Amino acid sequence: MVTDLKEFAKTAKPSVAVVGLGGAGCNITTWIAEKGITGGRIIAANTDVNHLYLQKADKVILLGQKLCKGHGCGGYPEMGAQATKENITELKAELEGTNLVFLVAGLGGGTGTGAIPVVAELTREIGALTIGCVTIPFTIEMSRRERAREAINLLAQSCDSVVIIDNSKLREVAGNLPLKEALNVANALVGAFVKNLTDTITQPSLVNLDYADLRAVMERGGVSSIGIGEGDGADRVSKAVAQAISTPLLDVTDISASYGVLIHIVGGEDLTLEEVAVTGEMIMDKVPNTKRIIWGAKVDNNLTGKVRVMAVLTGVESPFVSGKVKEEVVVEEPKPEPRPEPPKPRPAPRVEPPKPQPKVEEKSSNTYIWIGIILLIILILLWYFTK
Ligand SMILES: Nc1nc2c(ncn2[C@@H]2O[C@H](COP(=O)(O)OP(=O)(O)OP(=O)(O)O)[C@@H](O)[C@H]2O)c(=O)[nH]1
Ligand SMILES: [Mg+2]
Repeated sequence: MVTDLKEFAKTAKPSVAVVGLGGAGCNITTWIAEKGITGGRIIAANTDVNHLYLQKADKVILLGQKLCKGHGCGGYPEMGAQATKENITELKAELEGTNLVFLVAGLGGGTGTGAIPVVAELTREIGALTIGCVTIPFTIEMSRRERAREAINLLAQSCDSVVIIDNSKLREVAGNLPLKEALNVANALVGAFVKNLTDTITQPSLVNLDYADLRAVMERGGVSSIGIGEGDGADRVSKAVAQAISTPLLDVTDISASYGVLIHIVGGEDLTLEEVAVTGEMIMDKVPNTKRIIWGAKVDNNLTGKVRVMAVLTGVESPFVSGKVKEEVVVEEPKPEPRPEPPKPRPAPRVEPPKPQPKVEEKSSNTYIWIGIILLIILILLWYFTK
């Protein structure tokens, strides 16, 4: 019987696939492959062959070789979707029998944005719980952000849940970084989310999260936001929870109205079950209307003295996704009304010195008088002599 159970446990383990789509998606799956993931298979797929062959994955797939000729999609999602359809049979063969699929991409380009809904349709058909993990471009990438917004609305219908990280919110967790470093932070955040969940549902942990729990929270969970927090010292748990809840990486309209919450806690060997329970209770207090809440915890020997909390809020409403925020209006801090400038004294009008009357005119008028007098004298003389 014991041997039977052992065998059964092996086959009952959920089969997990992580699919990186497009440039950003593959960069993130490479991050995960470098860190190592237990119980998950990594597939990297891109239309750009030069980028693809540098990736670390269990399987790489060049999408749309005929359509894109290995050159990428140049920002056109319709082309990304078409290119993915070219490889649909290969993708189906790779993903058949999978229970949980993470589809990872940076929205705003052509390949990842166009590919995700196509692959999601396939994985939902297979019966796998499909979680989209995407980033939305920085505020400076204006037109790409608009494209990302349209894509999210499509993804919310095709995936069970879409976990979104807004790149422009990274400043709040990582400070003002140069672009490349900020992208690395985003890669690490999405990567850690996928890796932690996969590790926790496939490996024995301090507090196990199982596939059925995950399914209950993420299935038809719609748009999800993540918050992360870290704490050390005596009140490390409350510090980490406060940070995780106060800085969701996608702005949400009302945290307390989240449909479901998934909490993941990582701590050093000194992490206690009591701390894990307190973390859960603290988060539950913040989201009183939540229908479903699950948590898992694992020990990481490198984290002694510290606690890391990740809270995933599912079924949230986001002002970015609903388009209720006018992006151009970036209100940083209320600035004091500018004081009216005191009226400047007007410069006194320059009085032009009177121009000297031109002498020439005087002269000429005198001349006319003299001519007139002479003519008059001539006329008088003529009259006198002709009389
Ligand atoms: N997190 C993260 N985001 C990135 C990275 N590189 C680019 N991005 C973001 O992802 C968006 C899409 O870029 P890519 O992933 O390069 O686009 P693509 O899916 O390959 O599409 P095409 O290149 O048009 O075929 C960009 O607008 C950036 O906001 C990265 O390494 N990490
Ligand atoms: Mg690309």
